[in-house]
Amino acid sequence: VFRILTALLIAFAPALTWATSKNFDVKIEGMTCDHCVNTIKRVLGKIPNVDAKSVQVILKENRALLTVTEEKPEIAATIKKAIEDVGYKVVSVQTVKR
Ligand SMILES: [Cu+2]
Repeated sequence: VFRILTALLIAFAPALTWATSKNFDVKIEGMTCDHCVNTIKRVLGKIPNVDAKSVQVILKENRALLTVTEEKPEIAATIKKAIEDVGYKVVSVQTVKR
């Protein structure tokens, strides 16, 4: 029975990861150049459960896109705080469909 359960877990692990990971779209005010982009990219990549490789900061759209591997209720607040701590304003943090 345990062998079957283990096999099932292995089979469904990618699906579970997929189900718990979420994409976020963050609207940011105050970015003016590539330096701002890099700063925000760096702080977002350091947040636990944020996939650093997924972080994209788009200067001309005033937004950042990122994937959270395991969603916790406070993640949106953590994202907002990380950006505001380095001097930018967060207008909204929304989850988006992949
Ligand atoms: Cu700048």
